[in-house]
Amino acid sequence: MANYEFSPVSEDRPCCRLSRTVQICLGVGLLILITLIVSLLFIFLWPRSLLVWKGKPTTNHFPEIFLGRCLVYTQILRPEMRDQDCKKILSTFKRAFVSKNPCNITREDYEPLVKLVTQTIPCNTSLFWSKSKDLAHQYTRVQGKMFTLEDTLLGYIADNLTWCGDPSTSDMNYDSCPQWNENCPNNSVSMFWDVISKKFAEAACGVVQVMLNGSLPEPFYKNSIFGSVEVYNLDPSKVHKLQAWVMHSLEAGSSNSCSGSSINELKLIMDKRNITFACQDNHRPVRFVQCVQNPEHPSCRATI
Ligand code: 2NF
Repeated sequence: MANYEFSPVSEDRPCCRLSRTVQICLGVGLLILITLIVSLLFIFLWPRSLLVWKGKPTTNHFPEIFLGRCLVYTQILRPEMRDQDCKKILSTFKRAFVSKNPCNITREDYEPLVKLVTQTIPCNTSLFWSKSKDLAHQYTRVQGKMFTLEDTLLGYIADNLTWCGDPSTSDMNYDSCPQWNENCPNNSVSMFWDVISKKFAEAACGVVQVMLNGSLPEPFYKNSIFGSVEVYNLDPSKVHKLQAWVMHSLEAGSSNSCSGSSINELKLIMDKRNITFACQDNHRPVRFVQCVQNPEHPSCRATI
């Protein structure tokens, strides 16, 4: 009898002891899981503090613009480059600066990119420019055979864009980027233009042109990229002559900058580098482009 009465309890006990153990295990397991989830959420969702800069942030929709421009260039404008892999160019480009302090970018960071994208520019077709960007681009667009840096694939893709990374994220910084004069000379944008300007100059051959701005007191400015990078990377064994076109605004009337001290400074550098130098004020074909925008101007009637 006694056995009978106690048997349900004695049958329950092992069951209850087991379930308590399981409960404890489950409790501890749950606690560990919650701690893990909270830590992961903390790591991935906690707003990270990006470095703050004074300049414009990475251009909105940067990857899409990059890929779009790359495809337009390689598939439509220069189909001879249709085999270039734009997605690979984008990932190689980003690897140069993402997850890094944007003030510590080196030439070497962009080396894989310039090795990946090779483009041959025919001799006698390179056009450098300084403080004359719009006119130089309008001219090459109409002329059709000459190349500014922005008429090459990498220059075309990056022109007028801003980009930088941040050590705390593998994304680009869409909040702010260093200004190129923010005591941060080795920033992601400046270093890029420095590297590709140098390559563009090294590759130039035959007679090369530079369009300078004659409306400025110093049409040749030795601290510009043209004056500090491109001029010194022309290869005297390939470049026979540097021809400067000093363009004045239509309003300036007839002026002669070629005989001024600024251009003479450029001539002396070229003499030292054994590259023949020639200079022309208001090169007529470029003047025509200026006149298209202002056909009624008296100096346009006179030149045509
Ligand atoms: O944005 C570009 N397309 C660009 C930028 C820098 C250099 C093009 N370049 C190449 C071009 F192909 C030209 O041959 O260098 C040559 C022109 O550079 P420059 O310094 O002789 O001429 P500027 O008219 O003074 O400057 C050109 C552009 O570069 C910017 C400036 O705001 C202007 O839009 N710029 C100037 N210095 C720097 C710098 N250190 C700069 N951008 C970044 N870092």
